[in-house]
Amino acid sequence: MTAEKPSDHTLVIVPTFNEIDNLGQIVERLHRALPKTHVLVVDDGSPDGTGDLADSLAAGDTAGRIHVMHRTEKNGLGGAYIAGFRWGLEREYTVLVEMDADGSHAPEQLHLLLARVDAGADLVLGSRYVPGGSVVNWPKHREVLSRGGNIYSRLALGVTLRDITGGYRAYRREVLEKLPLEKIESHGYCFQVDLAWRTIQEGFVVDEVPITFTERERGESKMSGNIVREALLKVTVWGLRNRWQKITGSSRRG
Ligand SMILES: Nc1nc2c(ncn2[C@@H]2O[C@H](COP(=O)(O)OP(=O)(O)OP(=O)(O)O)[C@@H](O)[C@H]2O)c(=O)[nH]1
Ligand SMILES: [Mg+2]
Repeated sequence: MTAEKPSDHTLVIVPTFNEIDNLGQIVERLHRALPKTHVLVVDDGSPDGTGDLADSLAAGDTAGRIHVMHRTEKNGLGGAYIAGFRWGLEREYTVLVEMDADGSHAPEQLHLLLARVDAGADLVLGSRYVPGGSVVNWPKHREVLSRGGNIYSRLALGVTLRDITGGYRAYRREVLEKLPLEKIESHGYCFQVDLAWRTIQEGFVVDEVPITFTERERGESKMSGNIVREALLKVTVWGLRNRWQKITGSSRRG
């Protein structure tokens, strides 16, 4: 008999807002790639009926691997993930994964992230910007923004990670048990940087594996200027605070 691995009990959290054209495919691809994995769809009352679709997928899965959380208000990707993490932590899952519904994060590559968790990493980032990683179908301005955001984060925070803004990642449950989820209010990209930064500061091991990120083919983007401004402002504040703490020797964090 083989010993149990953390990834034997994986929950993939998929936040959705108007993803009716994408959700069915992403869940099917996931279960084709990794049949034992559970999914939690966190839908924020999508007007296009994504929540109903999720319910019917769950009802049709006799193995009981598909779960759905319905929230009444559109509350951003960060809020949806926090609610999903809490749901997973109340149950026996040992690895919690963030995955978009729009096909940008290939379920066929999830095993690469999980293998690193099984090998001992606490948080594994699917990375577009390590050797072997790539981006498919992105307009130049999106890539410039994303690469720029990562370079800025590296400089401001003094971290070595190449893709700290990415949203395809796997957390060992102990990380999420330790982080103050109730304090995390960031949205969009900033949410991803926020969680990775807190994870690093708690002394956990953060690793990156190359992924192929494919821009959505269907549905609408929720990307906005506000998301970029929030990230820029907060990352600057965290970086300055970190330097100040190093100078003064204090270690308080907001
Ligand atoms: N539950 C919930 N999910 C959301 C919300 N905003 C975005 N999402 C989901 O989060 C994932 C990522 O959102 P995207 O719109 O793809 O954002 P993006 O990847 O920055 O932008 P594009 O891929 O260019 O569209 C998708 O699965 C969305 O449906 C929200 O307010 N609530
Ligand atoms: Mg997307």
